[in-house]
Amino acid sequence: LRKKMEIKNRILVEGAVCSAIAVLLSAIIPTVEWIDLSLGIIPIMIFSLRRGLKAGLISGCIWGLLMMVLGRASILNIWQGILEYPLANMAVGLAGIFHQPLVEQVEQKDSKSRKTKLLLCSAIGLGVGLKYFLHFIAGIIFWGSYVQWGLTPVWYSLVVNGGSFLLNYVIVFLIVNILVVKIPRIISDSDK
Ligand code: 218
Repeated sequence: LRKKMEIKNRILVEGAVCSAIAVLLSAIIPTVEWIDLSLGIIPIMIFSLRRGLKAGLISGCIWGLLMMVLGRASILNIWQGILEYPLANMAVGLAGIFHQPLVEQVEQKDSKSRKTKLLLCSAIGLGVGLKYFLHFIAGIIFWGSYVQWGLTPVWYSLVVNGGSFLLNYVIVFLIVNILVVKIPRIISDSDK
């Protein structure tokens, strides 16, 4: 029981640290025109893969809430705010469903294998994909008056959020892949 409590506390501390790093990373990146580079995804992704679905969802949600509370969010109204911060960032934690198979791969000292890369691709595709799908929906509903280039709101949202998805997908994959190969302990440490 004591051991169980210790692990729970450790997960809690790791989650708090990852959410804090996510806020910091998201705060230092200047907002570039319409493309959204969201480096805060990286610590939340690592934490989700390390600790699983529930931990990932909660830490992503906290990251989004912190962005709102700290005034680092673009908020048009309360529903758009909730959809694009706590909910969209919580979606990143869905990557945590790949926790179990990824831990098994890494513990077999197989962090460079094709299967590991495939698991990382899938986890990041799911988490980042759902986040930007929610931004795409929010774009249609809430950002219609910001449309540019003579596009309809749906096409504008698809271009903007589809572009952001691709950018974030590539960058998050490259960085998480390097971290997992160089520091496999980041996914699973021996004294668990
Ligand atoms: C078309 C359009 N423009 C802007 C937004 C707002 N948006 C997009 C992506 C990510 C985020 C959160 C910041 O990381 C926001 C607020 C949109 N959804 N659609």
